Amino acid sequence: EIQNQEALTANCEKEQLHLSGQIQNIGYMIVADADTLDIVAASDNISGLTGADPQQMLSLSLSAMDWLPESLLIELNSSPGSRAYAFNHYIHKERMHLRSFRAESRIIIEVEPARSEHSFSYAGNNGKFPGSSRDTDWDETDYWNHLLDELMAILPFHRFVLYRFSDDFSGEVVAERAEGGDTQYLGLKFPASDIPAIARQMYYENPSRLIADVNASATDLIGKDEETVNLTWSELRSVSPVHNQYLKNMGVCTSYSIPLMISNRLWGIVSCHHPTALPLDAQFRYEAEQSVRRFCSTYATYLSRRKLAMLRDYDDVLSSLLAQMTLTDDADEANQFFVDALKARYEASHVALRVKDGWYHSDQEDAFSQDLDKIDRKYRQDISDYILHTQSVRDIDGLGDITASQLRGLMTIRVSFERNAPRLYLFRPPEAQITNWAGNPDKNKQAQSGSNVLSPRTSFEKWTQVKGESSMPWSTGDILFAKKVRVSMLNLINQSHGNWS
Ligand code: BLA
Repeated sequence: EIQNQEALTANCEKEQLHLSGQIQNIGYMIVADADTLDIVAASDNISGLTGADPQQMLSLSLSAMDWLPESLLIELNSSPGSRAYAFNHYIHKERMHLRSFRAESRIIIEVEPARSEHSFSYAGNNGKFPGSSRDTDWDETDYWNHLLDELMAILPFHRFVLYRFSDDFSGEVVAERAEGGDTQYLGLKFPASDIPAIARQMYYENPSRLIADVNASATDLIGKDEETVNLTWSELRSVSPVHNQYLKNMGVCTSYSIPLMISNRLWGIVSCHHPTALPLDAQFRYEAEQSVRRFCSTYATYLSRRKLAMLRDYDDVLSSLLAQMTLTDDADEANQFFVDALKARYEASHVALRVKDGWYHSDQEDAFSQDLDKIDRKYRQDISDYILHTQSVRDIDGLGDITASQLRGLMTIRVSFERNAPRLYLFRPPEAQITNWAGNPDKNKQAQSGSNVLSPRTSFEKWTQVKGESSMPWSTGDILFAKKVRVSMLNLINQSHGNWS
């Protein structure tokens, strides 16, 4: 318990998950020197597998383990994290799943008893993911729900959630399936601190993570380098006490999560919950990983197809806009048309365009022309990027006193960093933004006996937060479109319409 408290107060982002020196008690571990094969550490429970206690193991060599298939002795020159598997291998008449991996100068053997009555043939659903055909009319939720349905058919969990990361690594449950339709988290947001960077990083190294039983005690590694054995690639690695408490607070006893890697990026995770202990057989995990892999490749294709369609659409919108501008010989009229069209596209509260010596505005600007001047002076000096955006100009250094409510969110596009080059200001009004969190995220900051270190919150009930000071965010699509607008502006300089050159 004391150890638990201490661990809770340790800073989440600093917890060295891979150096826990412990494994979950659902299996056994042997650590050997990859060069000499001398055993240098073993899990405290090792006699259950080998009959020898950890101390005795330390005087032995891996080559004395006559039950160990040769295929698990990973080559010394193979890369860190290389793995080998032997499913359904009999050791002293017991069916076991074996795995080995290289971690620096160590070779690590993990053994788990088989827990399913049958052995898999990996036949599973090896067919194509239904949404992979080009002419499907599936939208993103169809893909997500299908993945959860497929996993539900393989894995005996009570609940499945699909969790999508935002750019700031907070996340949202965008799909959920539960036995009896008892959905609980769909549409709720979770703060980034629920899955610290170190834990997210682990997903780049491992295709899934099983937390077998939050009530089980961990098993120590015994040996000379137990504190430094790198357990990054271990499927048995013990559970962070903070996260263990988090799961208990959620009423979860077994948690199994699978990363959704899209274009080499951690896009989201599937998290499976069970209220009682469900020590998932390693073959089930393998099967689920395959299913997720198929989903990821199909979904990545869907996303790029969608992006391509969006970009084509943007091109169409802009070329018809430019075509419209050519219909008039009056430069002012053409520029006014440009400004008004962008106002509509961006649902902006105001659009201002500077071309040569003139300003074009979408709306009557007398009431806030001084504010506009101030913003223009500020942004003309900012040469950090051609396109800049904020949800609140008041957050920008020196613009804290801008009061006009038409001028809250801002995206600025400029053609070049030349002082008088054409520039465009798109504004959005402040708007109430409602976020439904799974519990008040500030409760993560509960002071533990006076310190302000993070600990998991105790409630995951929907907690609604309303923010009214900022504009709606500028979406990825808004920014992509802005890049194309900039190209159009460059073209306008080279053409006669609007008198830009
Ligand atoms: C790990 N946190 C995790 C994991 C998930 C979550 C999925 C991976 C391990 C697992 O599969 O259980 C979070 N799980 C979620 C979320 C949902 C879910 C958001 O089902 C949504 C439905 N956690 C905290 C705080 C800290 C913290 C405050 O809330 C730190 C101060 C830490 N989370 C934390 C740590 C891990 C973790 C350290 C790694 C656990 C491990 O691998 O041992």
